[in-house]
Amino acid sequence: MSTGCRELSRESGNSLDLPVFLQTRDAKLLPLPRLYSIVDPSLLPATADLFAFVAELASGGCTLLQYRNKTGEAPMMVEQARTLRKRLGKSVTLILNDRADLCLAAECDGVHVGQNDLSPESVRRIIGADRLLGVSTHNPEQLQDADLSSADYLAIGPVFVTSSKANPDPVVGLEGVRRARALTRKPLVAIGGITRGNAASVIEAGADSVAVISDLLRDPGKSAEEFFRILR
Ligand code: TZP
Ligand code: MG
Repeated sequence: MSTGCRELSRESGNSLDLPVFLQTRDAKLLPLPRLYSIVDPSLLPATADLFAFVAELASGGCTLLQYRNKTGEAPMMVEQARTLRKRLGKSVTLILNDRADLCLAAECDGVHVGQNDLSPESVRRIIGADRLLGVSTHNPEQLQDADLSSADYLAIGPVFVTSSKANPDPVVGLEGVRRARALTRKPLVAIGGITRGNAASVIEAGADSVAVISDLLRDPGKSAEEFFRILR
């Protein structure tokens, strides 16, 4: 599934000065924004709060959102993801964590999988060529493997200590981001403990984008705007 745009992101070398683009087969260009927001419904148990949170993120400029639900039942997850899809419209790229089947059911734009989920190639068989596929990695070996897969972007982390993930892998630090950058030309998302205070250092270390849960929770619209300002 090679596309002209993936070649563009390779050729750009993911320079700090150049935008990185993902492209789906229908030739729709999707810029990988500096901020990759993640919504975790366990932190926003009231459905109204969840939708208000996401609406604020969108008004703060977020164009890439992951729905990450580690505890919900599948029907409820599909219901929430479908509602997000409808409310956000096509201006926000909606990625579902872990589950390729639910991504299709909810008509999301892509799936993000980790090391204990279906393999990237199995997910690709399910979601097809057009949807986006992200893969989490936690060390150079995993990153190199994922780099050989059909993943559209790779994630590395946790960069810093995080309390948002159960049993996190060891912290990779900024050095882990630098090492990851040297090992892939795919768009690279850094995750784990990233805040407005340390995000610039993560981008300087070579990440194209930062994925954030906690530091968006309070006043999400303003927080998102600040991330974009800092990472401009
Ligand atoms: N994967 C590695 S760290 C992490 C995930 C899902 C959690 C990131 O959350 P936070 O609150 O931004 O540290
Ligand atoms: Mg997973």
